[in-house]
Amino acid sequence: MKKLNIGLVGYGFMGRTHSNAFTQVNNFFDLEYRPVLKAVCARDAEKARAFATKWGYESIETDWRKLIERDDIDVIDIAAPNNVHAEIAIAAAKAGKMILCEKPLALNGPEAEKMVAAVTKAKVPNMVWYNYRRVPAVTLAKQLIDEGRLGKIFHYRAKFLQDWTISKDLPQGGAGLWRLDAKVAGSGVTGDLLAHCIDTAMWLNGSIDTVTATTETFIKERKHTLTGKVEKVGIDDASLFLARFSNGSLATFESTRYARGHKALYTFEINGEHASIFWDLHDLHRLQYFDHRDQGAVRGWRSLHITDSDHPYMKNWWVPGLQIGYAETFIHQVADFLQGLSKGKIPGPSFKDGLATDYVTDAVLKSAKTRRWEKVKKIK
Ligand code: SOE
Repeated sequence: MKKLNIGLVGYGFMGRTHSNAFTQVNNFFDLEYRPVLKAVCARDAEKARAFATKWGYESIETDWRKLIERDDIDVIDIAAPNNVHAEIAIAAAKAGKMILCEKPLALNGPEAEKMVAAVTKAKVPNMVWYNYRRVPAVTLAKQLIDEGRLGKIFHYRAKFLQDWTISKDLPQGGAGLWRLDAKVAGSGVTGDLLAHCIDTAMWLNGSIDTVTATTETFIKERKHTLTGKVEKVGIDDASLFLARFSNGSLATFESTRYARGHKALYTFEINGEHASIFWDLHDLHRLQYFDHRDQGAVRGWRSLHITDSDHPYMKNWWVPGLQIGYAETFIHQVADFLQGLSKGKIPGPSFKDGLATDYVTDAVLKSAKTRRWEKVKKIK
């Protein structure tokens, strides 16, 4: 088996999901490559060492530049906050490393363009961790759409609702809370949550042409963990937009961290000429499907339990009827990346796909300011 040496940057929530995927993937998928946890990089040596011990990384670095310089690293995996994605990825590409990067690809489109240029020039395999594409039910939705079962698509409706920032006492900035600091995150729910919805939507339903949006920051000032001072909040707490897809369908997208009672309620519904699909992250192993062509007396919404071996990815798991969950989406992404390496064709989401999503979030944030419909920039 060929070894693929991983150098991880960042050790937070995403560092854990990725590390888990690297360690599990060969137990469930037959692959030519085996990821090796070579090094984890974080500024704080003690924390990096603790993470390395826990997850089985062979070594640590405290400067990502050193990690990139190392000859024994094949893949740079970026699980650090959004504001450092571009610098690390561009340097990694120059050094000829393969790159896996957390979402959103960059703080904005222009920054993401530079990342795409760097990986294109260096011809290095690249992927963005938009993991929800690889929930088996979501992958099945893609298959059903591509088979033409829905027919012409009229509507796309997506939501991503959370409630963890409602308290005004929650500070901004620092470990775990950098998502509330606009300088580090780039934006609020638009880049963090809607980016997921947009990536899935464009994968399932094609590109988005125009958007009109409104955003709100409900809590205007929060104490900053790093400065200790009360500072203006620059992120959007809620973001809603209407969109027109290139295929003529209409869409609504809504995201907030102020929907009391909802923790990570990512849902989408797609309505086509013949059939409709509904999916809900809180019930991720089910796909709701309605087909108008069913015989009248038995026509209705079917709740498909996505656990059979003929469902995407499921033959690699347990026996029919037994479910998998969130962590496995990352394992699927690593499996597909490694299979892509063997075949010489890496599947998406590529850096270009990540850029396409950043173009949409840029247009959303612009429209929220101009209060007009804005065109989404297209990839050249
Ligand atoms: C934010 O709370 C968050 O962790 C996002 O950053 C992730 O991308 C999303 O999958 C779950 O919610």
